[in-house]
Amino acid sequence: MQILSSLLLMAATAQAHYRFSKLIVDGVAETKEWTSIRTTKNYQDDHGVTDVSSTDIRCFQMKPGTGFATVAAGGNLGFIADQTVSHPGPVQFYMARVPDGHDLNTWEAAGNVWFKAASIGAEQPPAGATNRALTWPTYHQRSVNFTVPTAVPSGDYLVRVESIALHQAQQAGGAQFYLACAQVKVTGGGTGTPGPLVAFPGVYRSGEAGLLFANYPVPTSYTPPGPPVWTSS
Ligand SMILES: *[C@@H]1O[C@H](CO)[C@@H](O)[C@H](O)[C@H]1NC(C)=O
Ligand SMILES: [Cu+2]
Repeated sequence: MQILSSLLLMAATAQAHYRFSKLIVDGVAETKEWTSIRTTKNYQDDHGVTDVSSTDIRCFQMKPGTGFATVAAGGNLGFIADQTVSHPGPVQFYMARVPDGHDLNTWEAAGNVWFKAASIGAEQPPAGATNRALTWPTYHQRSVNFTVPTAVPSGDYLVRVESIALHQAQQAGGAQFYLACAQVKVTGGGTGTPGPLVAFPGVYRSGEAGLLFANYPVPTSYTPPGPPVWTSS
């Protein structure tokens, strides 16, 4: 068992990391990296962020943005990775509205401005399956997506994707975040008041339950970290 788990660990370590660099709006993919997504610091080596108290946990950005995508409320927004999502774990989407008078390209989104728009967590094994391990719907996918809530007010938003890799999360600090922020104009929005609003850094604590994961004993449930997904009703 010792040898097996260190072999598994080595295999996991050797896997390629990834970066989210292109958007898909209602199924239409951007052809060039960093068109609407702010260039991330891992744009060359695809490394993840592990320090949840660092400002890199917000957008991991290297420089301000230059472009934006337009999506209607209720539309589908996806992020394409340069590789597949090669680590198991949840994928979550947060949005922050750019306040009036601020520039979508340069707004920093500091403080309690982010609400969780969607979360793709673990799934239970099918009834009767011999392998009782949880499964991750986004594992090995090339892109991940969510539906922009219909009640979100129109306006300029940063949309933050995070894939939390849990393969080395047996101990505090082991979870790796693959994340990026897209610049998006939402049209045809509603009159909801998104919340609760949280801050990056701030909302996650090193060693909290959602950032820890061990394969043994086999976990029977998993709750992703952060606030609940906003529901407008
Ligand atoms: C969104 O993700 C789901 C689950 O992976 C997938 O089945 C669907 O095709 C994706 N939709 C788009 C528009 O990319
Ligand atoms: Cu990796």
